[in-house]
Amino acid sequence: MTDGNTSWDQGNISYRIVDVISLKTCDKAAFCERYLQPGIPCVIEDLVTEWPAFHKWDKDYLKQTCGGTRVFFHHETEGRTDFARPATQTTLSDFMVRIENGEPIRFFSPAHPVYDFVAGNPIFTDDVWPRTFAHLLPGGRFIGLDRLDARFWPWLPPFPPQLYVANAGSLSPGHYDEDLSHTFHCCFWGNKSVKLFADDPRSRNAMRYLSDIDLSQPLDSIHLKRHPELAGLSGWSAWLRPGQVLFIPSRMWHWFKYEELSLAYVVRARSFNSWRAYSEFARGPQGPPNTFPTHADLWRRVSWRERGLWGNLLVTFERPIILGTWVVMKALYLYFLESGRRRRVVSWLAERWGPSRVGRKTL
Ligand SMILES: O=C(O)CCC(=O)C(=O)O
Ligand SMILES: [Fe+2]
Repeated sequence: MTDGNTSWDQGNISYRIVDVISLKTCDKAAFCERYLQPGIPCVIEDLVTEWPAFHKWDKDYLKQTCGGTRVFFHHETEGRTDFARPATQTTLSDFMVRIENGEPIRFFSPAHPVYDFVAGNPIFTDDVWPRTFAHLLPGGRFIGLDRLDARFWPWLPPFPPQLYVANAGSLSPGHYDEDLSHTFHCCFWGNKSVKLFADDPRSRNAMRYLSDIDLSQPLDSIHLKRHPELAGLSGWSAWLRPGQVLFIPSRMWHWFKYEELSLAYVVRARSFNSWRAYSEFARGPQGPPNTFPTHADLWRRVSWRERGLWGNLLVTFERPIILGTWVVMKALYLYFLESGRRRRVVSWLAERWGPSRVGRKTL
């Protein structure tokens, strides 16, 4: 420990303890000023403890209310999701029994109707009050949608609400959420620990390198030899208990470790209200041209009747749809890149020859 009990060094990385706040003493203005705008994580103590889900969603209730629902789950090897093994489909009841028996499996969803039982089951919308988060978020709409409105995913963030369930020892690889949203990670069962780092282009390579490393343990010196820039990294550390919500600001890298069998309900909020920021999302790894192929594969697993109009269109015209979307996204990107370039050229000319001459030249 270097600073009482609020920060310490762990294998050359220094961590600050995430603030634990209460909504009784932190209103929206204070939350935005202290956490959301500067991009600082915090744990919110009294946000979901009033939700019916927090009291009702034990294993028996889930088995009783939607035990027959088909779910896909992933297999894990040494705490990591084994993507070489295809996801397995079973009932929610069977998944619950397996996970209670300590099987190394995990559930998380790619926000697709074939896979995602959360959107389709009344308890996952009736027992939760995600609108509570609207009281903490800055206002503003984008094409008429508020920040929590996930109806237009995967065209527009946020990524819809999700469940994460895994057994003790499970590790989620370090990443930041590519939909660029602010994330409210609501822990309902079991303790989790998490390490967080602000995104910084200078340390992005180091973050990617660390992605599969268990940061709950001190960093082995071999990693520091390979990447000397890892020495002196500074981040945050939190221990999340049931009933607490971790606020992860947009573009914050996070490494979760399941200290116990845990279930979390995650609500995301769009972090932007502008076309410029949209174009950044759209050409990123979770932009529509990259998400559509995964969705098309999932739609192919079900009959044409279950697919609906969009699913059938995507399966039948996958390539033209992806190409068309890619062209639109590229055009948006070039428009903003060009307007950025235009501004840079104008300010360069202004510096050289003064504003009045530049004004004559560019008008
Ligand atoms: O809990 C997990 O396994 C990962 C959660 C996560 O990445 C998130 O909430 O964005
Ligand atoms: Fe995440």
